Amino acid sequence: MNVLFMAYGTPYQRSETLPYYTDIRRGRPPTQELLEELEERYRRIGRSPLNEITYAQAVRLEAALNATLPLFPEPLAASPGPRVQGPARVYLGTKHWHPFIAEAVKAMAQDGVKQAVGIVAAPHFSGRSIAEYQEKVTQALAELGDPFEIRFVEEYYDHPGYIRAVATRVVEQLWRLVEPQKALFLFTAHSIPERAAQDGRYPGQIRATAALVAQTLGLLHWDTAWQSAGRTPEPWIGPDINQKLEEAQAAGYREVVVTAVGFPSDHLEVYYDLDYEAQNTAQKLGIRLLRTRSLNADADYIEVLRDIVARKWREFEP
Ligand code: FEC
Repeated sequence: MNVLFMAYGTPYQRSETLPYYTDIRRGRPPTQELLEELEERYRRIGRSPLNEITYAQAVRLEAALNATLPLFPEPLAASPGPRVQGPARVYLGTKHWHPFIAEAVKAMAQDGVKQAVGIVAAPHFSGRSIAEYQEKVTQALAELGDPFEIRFVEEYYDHPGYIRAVATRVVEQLWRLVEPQKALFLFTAHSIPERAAQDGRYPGQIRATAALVAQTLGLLHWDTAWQSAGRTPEPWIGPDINQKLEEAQAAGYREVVVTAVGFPSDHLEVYYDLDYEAQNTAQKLGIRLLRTRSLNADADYIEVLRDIVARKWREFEP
């Protein structure tokens, strides 16, 4: 079993911010002002842990797949090496930095992979997320003469294990509320340009995840909001989390729990946009803002990934 596990990627060091940002902008370098603004956001949070978390997710997914697959083809070594060599192999490729998706695809081809499952650490489908990951894989494969077949997992926003994992973390914040019945629960995801959201698939999936979590926990007051809209002139989908907090205050809410359902991992958009920016907004408004813990490389999220990948792999079976 071969898996191409993909995530967004982040620079490892400050000097890489410019080429990283240029890659996000499809090869157009940002203005000095935009670059400085992004550098300031990284400075404010210290650094993004996204690469480390993504690596841990890939390693644990491989271990989880190997632990449930029957029969190791080779005798196990007394001490596992850097990777436990089982029948499942997870390759890691990131969208905007090293190891790029194309680098992972090349490594897979060199290893003689003939079939693989592709999955992204993002549960909701959009033309500006999963579709772009798929395009990068397809292009990398075409450049190598299509050495292997890949089947993509497009979405898992309603997977029962994923809903349970998110709900578990919301409960932890529920316990901290002074008046849980009067609190507002906001579920956020990365905004995308309105043009890319016209078919309703992405906003619909975010809403569905939020509704399933709210239903699981019997939440009385909940809604969705958007975060991290890009610095481009075109309109992005809203309302933004900061605007939503103002509306919440006007409606009389004094405690708000925010859950970033669009992102499984901690990174810049969680630490800056929620923990710094939204937290500042909340404080100015006199709102107590709590954020739920991310899924990261925790066992329950890895089990969701394992289940989805294993099901997809079965599609290759005659
Ligand atoms: O921790 C880090 O350093 C990286 C955090 C990070 C994640 C992430 C996820 C998503 N994005 C999505 C859409 C867009 C679109 C544009 C865009 C731009 C940026 C910029 C940074 C950035 N994104 Fe991101 N995104 C993260 C970081 N993103 C930095 C550039 C500066 C800025 O605008 O803030 C606009 C591109 C353009 O200019 O054309 C669109 C979506 C996701 C969630 C799915 C996924 O993870 O792939 C959708 C993490």
